Amino acid sequence: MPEESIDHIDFDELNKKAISKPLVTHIYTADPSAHYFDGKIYIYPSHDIDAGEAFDDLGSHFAMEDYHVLSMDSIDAEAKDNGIALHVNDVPWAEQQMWAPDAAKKDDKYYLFFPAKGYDGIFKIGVAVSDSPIGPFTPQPKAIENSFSIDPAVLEDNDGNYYMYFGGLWGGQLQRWRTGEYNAQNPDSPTANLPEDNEPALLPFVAKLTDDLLEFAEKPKEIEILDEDGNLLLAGDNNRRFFEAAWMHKYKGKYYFSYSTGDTHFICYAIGDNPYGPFTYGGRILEPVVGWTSHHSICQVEDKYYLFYHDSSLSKGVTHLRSVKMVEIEHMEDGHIKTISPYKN
Ligand code: FUB
Repeated sequence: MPEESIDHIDFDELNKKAISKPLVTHIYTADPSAHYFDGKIYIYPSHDIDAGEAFDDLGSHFAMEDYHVLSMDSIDAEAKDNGIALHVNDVPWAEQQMWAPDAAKKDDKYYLFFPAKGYDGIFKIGVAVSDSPIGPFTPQPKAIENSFSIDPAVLEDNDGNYYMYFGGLWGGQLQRWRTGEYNAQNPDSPTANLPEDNEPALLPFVAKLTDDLLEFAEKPKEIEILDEDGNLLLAGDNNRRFFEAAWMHKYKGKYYFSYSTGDTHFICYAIGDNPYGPFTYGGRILEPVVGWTSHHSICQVEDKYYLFYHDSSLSKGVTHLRSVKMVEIEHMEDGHIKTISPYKN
């Protein structure tokens, strides 16, 4: 929801209408990546702070420094904050902006994947490893080779392969990588290098991970998001095109790629038959929340699916002080997902 509209919000009323409550209220958390590991729910969120940075369209005010892992013994249990799992000061290659992370489990190890800006101001994606799902995580000395941009989301497929989906526009820098090299021109412009409205929209990327989950096993490939006629969504189709917040879940053998539309604030999804796509636009999962960003994950717990998302209701609309929430979602008979409104009318 755009910043300018929050002046009119009565937050007491809004909180009464909210379909769910923040999972924790003693810290601000956002961009929740939820997983069901070993019979418990683990949530890997961003840890929002107010670092005093000015607001801008590059997201400089999202100046996060560390990650805390939340855990829930069951879907009805209270969420527990397990403290600092990784701090930027412990990551040799990263200088600032620990944005939306994800995690994966392989054998007895847990892997935290995270984007951060290096000392050159360029976002890369790193990985850190732990024996425990709550950390602490030990980072690799360097970022993943050939990684770029933000918002990693890792799918463990049924055949044992792991795939990372990633990318984000504006401050997430995806538009700076159109030639395969980082374009440093117009450093303060979030929109320089974007396609024209009548050109195909920029696409997110996917790369299979190596067996040790520490590197890409292949050059990242774009994944196509198509409309109902089989055409790529256009850059000017702001209500449907990919912006950031990639996520992948599977349902009845189909691959559901979900994402945020950024400046129009929807969480949408597209359906495909394999991890590389193409994916056909399927609709909206979540209508806009309070706060500019919308970012989510979908986690299967036994036979139910839950949407983890965030809003800025606890901070009364401060866009970079968000709170993680959760609600059950429904896949309908035809495979589509029922759209959720975060606040009742
Ligand atoms: O939390 C920082 C950034 O805001 C994330 O990386 C984006 O997806 C958006 O939620």
